[in-house]
Amino acid sequence: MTNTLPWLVIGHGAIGSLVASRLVQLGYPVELKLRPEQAATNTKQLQLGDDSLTLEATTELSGPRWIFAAVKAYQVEPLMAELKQSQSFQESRLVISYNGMLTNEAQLFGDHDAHWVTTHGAYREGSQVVHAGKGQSWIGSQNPNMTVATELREQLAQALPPLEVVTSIATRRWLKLAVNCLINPYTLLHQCLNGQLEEQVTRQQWTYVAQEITQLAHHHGIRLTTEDILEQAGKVVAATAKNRSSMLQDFLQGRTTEIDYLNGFVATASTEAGLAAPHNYELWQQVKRLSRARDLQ
Ligand code: KPL
Repeated sequence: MTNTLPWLVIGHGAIGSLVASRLVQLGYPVELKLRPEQAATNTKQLQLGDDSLTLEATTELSGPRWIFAAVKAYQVEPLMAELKQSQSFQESRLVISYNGMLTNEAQLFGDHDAHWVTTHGAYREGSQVVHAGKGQSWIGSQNPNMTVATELREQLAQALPPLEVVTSIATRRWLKLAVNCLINPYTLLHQCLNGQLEEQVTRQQWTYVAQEITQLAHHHGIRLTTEDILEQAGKVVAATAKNRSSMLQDFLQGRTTEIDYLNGFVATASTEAGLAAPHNYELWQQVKRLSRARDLQ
């Protein structure tokens, strides 16, 4: 009996396309999930470096799969509803990755579902997938008492190394949330590259935002310090100085931003916990106002 399953990759933005392409290069069976309106074809062509790759495409989960989903935060709830309708989901294993957090994650995910956090940078230009920045990734189950299947994490680690298995993926996710809360909204408000933030945002402004996240993280039993957050955000800015943040890209391309799941999440979850988060609330509202002025949500 084999301990491996074919992969279903959901979300063919930069990271989903990169992981799918690497798995195909390694010879593992991979299907790419397309939306029904995209399903005029049953293959999709991607280019990674000099390699031209043909990926099988499908619109549904049609058997047990290892599912790798790299999606926008606002796609998480509809995706989970759709997956849970399929009989095959029970026998599948899900690895999911998205920016930010949702207030109802405990209801959305099961014990076997795993989160993947990454600092790899990638972008797509048409069918060309560019692995722009080599980073690292962490994987861990939603429930810290569950382990991620060995073969699954080995294949993912081969595809995009290095991959560290952690018992508390929640701590990694909170740190990533904090970094995105410090970088993304400001790059949109000042329409600047990550590396230009230092000219636009004071250390004091960042500290206020970070302190509110630390306070909320502690309320959720996560050990994180404001210093950790500031240090990590500084490192990410330096490492991604020439990047346009995903929020600025979303805004410029007329897509909904993930602000509700970043500073919006911090503001909402703080209120629910009886904590004050005025700086995150203000950033959330400023981005919402700009988005509304552009007819985005
Ligand atoms: O994750 C990112 C994003 O843009 O969403 C960072 C790390 C800030 C890089 O741009």
